[in-house]
Amino acid sequence: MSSADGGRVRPGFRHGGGTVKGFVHKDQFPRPNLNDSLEGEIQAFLTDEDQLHTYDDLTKVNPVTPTTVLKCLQARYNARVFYTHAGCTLVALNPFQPIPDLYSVDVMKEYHCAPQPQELKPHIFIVAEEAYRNVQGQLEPVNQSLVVSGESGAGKTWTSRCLMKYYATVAASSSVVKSQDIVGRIERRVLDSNPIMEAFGNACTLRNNNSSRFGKYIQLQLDRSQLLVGASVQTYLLEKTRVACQPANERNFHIYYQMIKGATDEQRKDWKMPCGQHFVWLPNAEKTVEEDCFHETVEAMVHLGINAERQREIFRILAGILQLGNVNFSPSTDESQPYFLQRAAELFSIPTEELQLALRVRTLKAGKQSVLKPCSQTECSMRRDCLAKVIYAQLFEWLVAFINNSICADKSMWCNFIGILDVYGFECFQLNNLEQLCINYANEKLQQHFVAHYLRAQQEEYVSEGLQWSFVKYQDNQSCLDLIEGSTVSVFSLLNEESRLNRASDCKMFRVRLEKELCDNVNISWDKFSKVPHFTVAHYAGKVNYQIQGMVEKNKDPVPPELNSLLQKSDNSLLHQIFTDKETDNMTSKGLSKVTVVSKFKNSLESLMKILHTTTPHYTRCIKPNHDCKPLTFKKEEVIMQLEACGIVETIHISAAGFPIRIPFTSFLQRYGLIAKYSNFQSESDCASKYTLSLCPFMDKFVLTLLAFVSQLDLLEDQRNKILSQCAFVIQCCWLRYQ
Ligand code: AOV
Ligand code: MG
Repeated sequence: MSSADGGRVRPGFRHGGGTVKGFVHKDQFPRPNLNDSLEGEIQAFLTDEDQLHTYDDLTKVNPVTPTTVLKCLQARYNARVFYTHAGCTLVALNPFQPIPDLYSVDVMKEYHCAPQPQELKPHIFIVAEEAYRNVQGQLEPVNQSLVVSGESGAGKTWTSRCLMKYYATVAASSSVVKSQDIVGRIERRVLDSNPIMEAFGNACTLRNNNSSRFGKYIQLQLDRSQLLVGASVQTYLLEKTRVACQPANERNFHIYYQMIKGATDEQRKDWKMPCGQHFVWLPNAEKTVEEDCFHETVEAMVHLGINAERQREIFRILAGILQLGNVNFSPSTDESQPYFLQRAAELFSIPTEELQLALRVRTLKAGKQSVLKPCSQTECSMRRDCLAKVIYAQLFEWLVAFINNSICADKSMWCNFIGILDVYGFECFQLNNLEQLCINYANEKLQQHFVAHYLRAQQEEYVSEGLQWSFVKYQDNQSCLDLIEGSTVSVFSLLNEESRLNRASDCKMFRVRLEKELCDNVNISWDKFSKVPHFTVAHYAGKVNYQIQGMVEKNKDPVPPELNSLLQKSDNSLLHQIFTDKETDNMTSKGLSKVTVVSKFKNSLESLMKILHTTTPHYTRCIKPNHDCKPLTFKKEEVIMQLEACGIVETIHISAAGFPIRIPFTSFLQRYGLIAKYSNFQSESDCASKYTLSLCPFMDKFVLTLLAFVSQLDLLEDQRNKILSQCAFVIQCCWLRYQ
C-alpha cells in the first residue's frame, strides 16, 4: 500500500479565488498498483490496518465505503489524531478532553508560516490558513466563510473559538503596531465577545454541558494588509424559553450559575440573592461545569467597555428574573408571593403594585374604552414567564449590539472578511418542541448549502468541463426543506396561518390541518395512536418527533402590551432603554407580533444564506464520537450515523473519483516530460501543449479552475511505464492552472 502522505492540493483550495499562492503540490502521490484487482485493494486495505491512522485524507482510502472510512477514522482516533481531510471538508473528531499543545501559539505559527500548510498534519489551522490566504484571491479579494457543522456536542463552538484565536494571533494588528494597551487591542476584544455571548447564550443540556442556545455568524474584518481590524456578530434565534422553563435535567443559561457561584457577599446583597435561597428557575445548580466562570465573564465585559454601573444594571435585571421565577400564583402559596414579587419589582426598579397589576390583570380595549379583566391562574403564570423571556431576550440583544459597537470597525477600515458560522447542532430528544424544529431547520439549511455548493455544483462543473463523469448520487434534503418552509403548504405555512387566526383550539386545528394537507408528503408521518400528539420529520440527520402541543402559541410569541409599557417606566436605565428602543409597531392590539417566530427565523436564515453564497465556503464537519461525551471513546454506530447524515462518503467520492491527485503543471512536466524525449513529441513543452490543446476550449472559461483529464493521464502513465519498463501505475490526476 502506498504512503498515505500525499501532499496533494485539496479541492477546497481553489474555490472562488482560484488557487492559493503558496499552496502547490509536492510531487508525491499515492500510486495504487494497476495489477491489483478491486478485491486486492480491499484486501490490501484490510490487511494494512496498521497504517490506517496515517491516512491524512479520506480520499486516499481505497475503496471508499462507509466501513473503510469509519475504520480509518477510528484508527486515527485511537492514535490520538483528531483531524482528517475528506476532500473539500475537514472532519474533526471530538476528543472530549484537552489535548496539550494542539492549539498553542507555536502550532498556529507553524501552520501560518509554512509555505505549504496542507503538507502538515490535518488541523483546523489548515482550514483557517487556507481561508486566510484565499481572502487575497488571485484576481480580486474573496470573502471567506468557515462553516462548522455537526450535531449537538460535536465540537462546533470549540472549533469556532480555535478559529477566532488563530486569526487573533496570526492577523493581529498589534503584531505590527506595538500597542501597550493590551485591553484596548481589537483582537483581544473580539475574543472577549465569546465568553460573554456563551455565558448568556449557552447552557448545560442533556447533549452538551456547554450547548449553544443561539446561532452566530461572526465576520472578522480584515484590512488591505490582511490584519484583523474588527468584527461583527450576527446572532440567530436565542432559545429564550429556557429562562423560564428548563427541560428535565438541564440547566438555565450559564450566567445565572456564574452569578450564584461567583458573586461577592456585597453583590449577593445587592442582587437579593442570599446564600441558600432556592430558585425555581435554577435547577441543577449543584452541577458544576467548566463554563461556570463568573470572573471571566466580568473581565470580558470590562474589556469590551461595559462599565461597573452598566454591569450592576445587567445583574440586577437578571436577578429580578430569578425572583420572578419564585412568584407563584396558586392561592395556597399566596403569602410568599408578595415577597418575591416585591423583590423582583425592586430589582427591575418598577413599582410593585404595577408589576402585580400587569401580571394579574389584562386590559381589554373596547373602542376608546379600556376594560380590566383579572387573569386566571394559568394566564398569570404565562404572563410571568413571558415577562422573564422578553426581558432576557432583549437583554441578550442589547449585549450583542453593544459587542458589535465595541468591536466593529468603520467600513472604511476594512475590505474583506472571514465569516465563522457556529449554530446550534442537530437535536433529537424524546419530545421536541418548536425550538428543536427551528434548530434542526437551521441545520437542514446548512446541509442544503453544502449540497448545493459542493455535491451538486462540483459535479455539474465536472460535466461542463467536458469530463466523463458518472453522477454520484447524494441525499438531497430539498424535499425536507420544502416540507418545513415551503411557501405553499408546509409546516411553517400552516403554523403561521393558525397563529394568525388565533383561535382557541389552535393546536387541535394545526394537527388536523397537518395531517390533512401534508398527508402525501413522504418526509412527514404520524403515530395516530400516540398519547402525545406529534408529527415526525425525516431530517437528513434522522427522524425527529415534534410535539404539537404549545407550538402555535410559541410561534405567536405574544407579549402583553401592559408588560412593555411597564418596563418602559423602569428606573433601571438599561431596562428603560431596551424597552423604549424596542420597536413596538409590529405588535397587534392583542400583543401578538405580526411577524411570527418561524417567519422571523426563516428570514434571518435566508439573509445568512445570501451572505454565505457570496463567499468561498470551507466546511468542517465535527463528529461526536460518543453520546456520553466520554474522553477518547469511539462508538462506531454513533459515528457512522453522523457520517452518513452529512454525506461524507459521497463527498469523498466526488472529491476523489474525479480528482484523486492534483498536480501543478511543473510537477506534471517533471513526471511526464521524459515521454517527450522518447516519443514523437519534440520537447517537454510540446508534450504539454499537445495535451493542453485538447483542453483549450475550456481554458478561457475555466482559467481559474483545475483541469481534469483522467483518460489522458492514463495514457500518459502507460507510455511512461512502457518507457520505464516498470510495473504499471494508474494515475488519475488533474492539473493546476498553468503558471
Ligand atoms: P457544539 O457547539 O458542537 O454543540 P462544543 O463545541 O460545545 O459542541 O463541544 C462540546 C464539548 O466537547 C466542549 O465543551 C469540550 O469539552 C469538548 N470539545 C470539543 N472539541 C474539542 C477539542 N478539539 N478538544 C478538546 N475538547 C473538545 V451545541 O452548541 O450543543 O450544537 O448546541
Ligand atoms: Mg455550540
